Amino acid sequence: MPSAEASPDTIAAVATPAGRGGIGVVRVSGPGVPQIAAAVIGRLPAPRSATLAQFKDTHGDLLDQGIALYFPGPGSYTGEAVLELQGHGGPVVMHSLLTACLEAGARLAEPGEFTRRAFLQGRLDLAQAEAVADLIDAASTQAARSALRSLSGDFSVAIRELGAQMVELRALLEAMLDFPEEELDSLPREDAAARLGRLRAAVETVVAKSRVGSLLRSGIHVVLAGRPNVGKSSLLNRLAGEERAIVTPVAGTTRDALREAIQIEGVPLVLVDTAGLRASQDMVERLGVERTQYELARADVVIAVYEAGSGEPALAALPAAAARIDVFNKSDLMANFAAPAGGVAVSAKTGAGIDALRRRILEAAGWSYGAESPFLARERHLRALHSVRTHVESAGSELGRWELVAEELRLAQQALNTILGEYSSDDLLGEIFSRFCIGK
Ligand SMILES: Nc1nc2c(ncn2[C@@H]2O[C@H](COP(=O)(O)OP(=O)(O)OP(=O)(O)O)[C@@H](O)[C@H]2O)c(=O)[nH]1
Ligand SMILES: [Mg+2]
Repeated sequence: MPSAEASPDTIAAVATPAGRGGIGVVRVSGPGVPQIAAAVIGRLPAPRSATLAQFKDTHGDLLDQGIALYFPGPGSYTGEAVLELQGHGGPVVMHSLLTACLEAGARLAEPGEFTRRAFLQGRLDLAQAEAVADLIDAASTQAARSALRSLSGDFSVAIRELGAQMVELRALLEAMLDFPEEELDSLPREDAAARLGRLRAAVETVVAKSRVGSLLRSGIHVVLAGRPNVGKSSLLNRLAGEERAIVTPVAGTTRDALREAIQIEGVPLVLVDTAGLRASQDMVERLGVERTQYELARADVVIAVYEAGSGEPALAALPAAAARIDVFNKSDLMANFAAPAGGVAVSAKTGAGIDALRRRILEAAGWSYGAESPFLARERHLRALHSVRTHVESAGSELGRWELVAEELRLAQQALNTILGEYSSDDLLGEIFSRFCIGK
């Protein structure tokens, strides 16, 4: 468990964004709060009640008038005494209010230091602390919703449940190891094997939900590819709802990869329009085609675009790792056109079939409608979970050699513990919290 740091100093920062606003907040946390409150507003306000106060500097000069809020520890955000001064949100007012707090004994907070203290005081586990930053940074409604769920502990609960299963299984194995093989009846062995099977399934579920959730953070890369003039740029414009890419009847219009961030049902996607694939003598176009290959190699989803009814062969050399959707564009030019099995008929011109395409994109990205909600996992969580999975799989292949199974499970548990920040190093904490904004 994280241990509380010995008598920390008192920190202060402007908690609202820089610039002008109706209200700006200076936040102070630490044992010096009563003294700072006395210096700046003349008294410590009653706990948890909005108190109108005059904010003064150390010479007694009036800086602003606003609301003071006092949250005693350990029930506050950081677990320490917290003072919030809500003044008028101008840069000069905020700066002078912050300076007054610093002169009264606080020091300037580092990025993420309030949340780091909340973690060190055991108010949040590490995954929840990360969710605070993810919620602030969320670029889509789905990402915000998932971050909020992590903040309320859904992800942590799933991780703890895996941990509990591991502990039980390890205890069973330890008991088995104390008996020589021939004295042991087959029941505990079968029980251990069955439990290991359940553990593997549970790990898979968490990995799958986290993988989908990690797409929410990074955005899903969807690459439009196809021969020149099939309508890739027109499709990008249609999906983006804006005329972003140049469209002309000339084959070879698009020379460079063009990215456009869009959302489908609140899921963030990066759409990439590319140069049409063909062998060209033109140097610029050739470079464009190279870039298309580069984008294709990094795609989560490839939309292979064809012209409806042209009967052209399937695009070759598409990456195997990416999900693929075959799209037949310009369906408006062919009466009663039906796409071949598995394909989607669309018209970038009329918008026909575009909603179906949107649904297919989400499906292909692994986003299932109405299914259980994903966890907004970070790269760090995914790495740890993959390590957990590797050790659990190895344990599964050592059935019968119980001391090896026990050792693999010990390693799996170690990897799992890093997610919630149990036994994590100062380096890791520094790395995580330094990416927060100041005042959080
Ligand atoms: N009738 C019809 N015309 C379309 C449709 N989509 C695109 N076009 C036309 O097809 C031509 C080529 O469209 P683009 O979007 O530039 O095609 P592209 O695949 O990006 O072409 P390159 O950038 O050259 O590879 C333009 O004249 C478009 O107006 C469609 O759904 N129906
Ligand atoms: Mg184009």
